[in-house]
Amino acid sequence: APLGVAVIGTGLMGADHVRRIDEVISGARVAAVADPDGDRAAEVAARIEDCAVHTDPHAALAAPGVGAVLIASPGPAHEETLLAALERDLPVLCEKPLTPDAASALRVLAAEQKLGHRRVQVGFMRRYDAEYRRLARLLADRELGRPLMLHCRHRNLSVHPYFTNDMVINDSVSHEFDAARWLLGQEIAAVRVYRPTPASVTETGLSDPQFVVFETTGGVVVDVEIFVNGGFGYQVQAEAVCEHGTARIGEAHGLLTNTAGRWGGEIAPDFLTRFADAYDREVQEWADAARRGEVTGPGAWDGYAAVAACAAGIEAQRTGRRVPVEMAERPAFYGR
Ligand code: ISE
Repeated sequence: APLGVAVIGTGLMGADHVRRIDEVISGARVAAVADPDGDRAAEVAARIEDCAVHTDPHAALAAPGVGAVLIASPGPAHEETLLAALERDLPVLCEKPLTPDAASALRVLAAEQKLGHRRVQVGFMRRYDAEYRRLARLLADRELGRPLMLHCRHRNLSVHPYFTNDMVINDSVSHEFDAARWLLGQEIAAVRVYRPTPASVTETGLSDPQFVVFETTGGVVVDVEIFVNGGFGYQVQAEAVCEHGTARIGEAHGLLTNTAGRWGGEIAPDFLTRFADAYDREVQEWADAARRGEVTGPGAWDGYAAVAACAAGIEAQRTGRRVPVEMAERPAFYGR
């Protein structure tokens, strides 16, 4: 029988995952959805056969046929659902951030260790992107020698008016924290945040863009331009500067046109488009591994490591200082 997935949260990301599981993924089906907005949940579930609709995530986890959970609710709601899923020993794919702060992330690690086997994967989809994978291989094989610096750009067309400075770090830059850990095989050691005179300040006090600089435990310096209301499209780029050359991803043009004295390509409008293939691969591999009782993607420890870096990032953003990342000892349970 296919793996019955409960999708928690049916906003932009959750709704896209429901469509993906229904139309793209083999060996899995959507068995239940939950969203505080019951109408929205019902609408998303309408085309799916035998799909339970709830407003309470606990009810969705208990629905008939549920054998796994995909969490796509806002970050602050993750912990409760993660703990409930672990209590039921269900495999979980949890969108980032794992949780909004280190204390709650450590509670999730503790619950998983108490269970005695790994069940949690975190939605760092860039690890499934073809370009990122090519860069990861180049760096791992030392094709250009040792990496020295990483320049990253992360630009969104726009974000919701409730987007905050904390979310710039937790929801957006968390991807670069994870990508850097994964690409370099090193932890994040310290973070600084620069805030240029903003292009815009929203009602929440969000200043945009921001410039995040961090150092890794191996002495690599990483800079990230994060511009969430950039206004022109969705762009995620990374350039590694190595001993014997540089390597850059995220520049690809799908279609190149020449017309009226100009040439140009297309820019994806959002992450659902830019990372569509990565999400498909991520969810397929997660579901396949879940059916075998395994976790093969980034796990709870990776989620925690990003949360710890984000906590330093949020303090750096507030104080303007260089803030060292505080991290717990890595339990043997999570391997090297
Ligand atoms: C969003 O939550 C994501 O996860 C996207 O990947 C990221 O690019 C965006 O900045 C976030 O708001």
